[in-house]
Amino acid sequence: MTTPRRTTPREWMNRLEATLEAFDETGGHRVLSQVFDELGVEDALSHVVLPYLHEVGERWSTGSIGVAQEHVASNVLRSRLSVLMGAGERPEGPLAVLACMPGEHHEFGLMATSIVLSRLGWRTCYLGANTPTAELAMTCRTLRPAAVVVAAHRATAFAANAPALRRVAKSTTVHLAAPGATADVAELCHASRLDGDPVRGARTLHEDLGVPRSLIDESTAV
Ligand code: B12
Repeated sequence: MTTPRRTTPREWMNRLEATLEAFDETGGHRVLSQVFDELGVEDALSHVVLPYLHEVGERWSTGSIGVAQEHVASNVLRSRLSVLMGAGERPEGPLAVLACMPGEHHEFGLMATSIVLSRLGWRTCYLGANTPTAELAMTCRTLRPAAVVVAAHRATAFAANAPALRRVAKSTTVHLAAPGATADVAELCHASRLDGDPVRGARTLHEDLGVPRSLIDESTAV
């Protein structure tokens, strides 16, 4: 008897393309259920869902798909990621506040980090897209989180808010993430950078808190 061959990330992405970009939302949801079941949440995010999003953007920018298809794909993925948020949180877990900088609407990476942190036992306060820094600061004063993660596609979005981020960084660690998180702007904001993809970013935060690697692997096992 032969073991059935596992579907490759490329094949999963092709299936997402064939469904979501043909306006087949039901089919897209089915593929997403299968990929999360088969690979587990972290690997599905790292190897299929986030790279797929990247490709959607490339197809949109070259004109091979339109805005409508990009929006359908984004909206289905957003609804799936929303369902995964908060699962696994432990009441005694450390707290992270997560926000996109003002004007920033790209939030999938931040959502993915939030999902993985909660699966590692963290509590999360997810402020999401386009968060005014005054609101971020107020939230941090109220909740006193162990870590703050802020995301932006452009370094200028961090730089424009550097004074506010520096104030937040006086009472908690601030981590800049996403393509705008350059070394220079992190220094300007008295923040550190979360390198790598959103799954790795969540694991880095968790490890920085001193949790042994073995526990991380156990808690993320599906
Ligand atoms: C989905 C999407 C949207 C959605 C966002 C929906 C949502 N709720 O998030 C909507 C429709 C709102 C949108 C709007 C726009 N978008 Co858009 N969008 C995308 C798309 C397809 C996916 C982005 C994404 O989530 N990727 C997944 C993330 C995880 O991958 P990544 O961005 O490559 O990030 C890597 C790292 O930086 C890191 N990372 C990213 N975020 C985080 C967060 C944390 C915490 C950590 C640890 C790591 C991390 O992980 C990734 C590596 O695995 C990209 C395509 C692309 N090529 O990326 C375009 C893209 C980002 N968009 C683009 C543009 C131009 C726009 C608009 C200006 C379009 C317009 N004319 O209105 C607006 C701007 C909105 C705004 N003000 O923010 C351009 C950006 C070009 C540039 N260099 O600035 C892209 C690259 C498309 C393209 N090829 O031109 N977009």
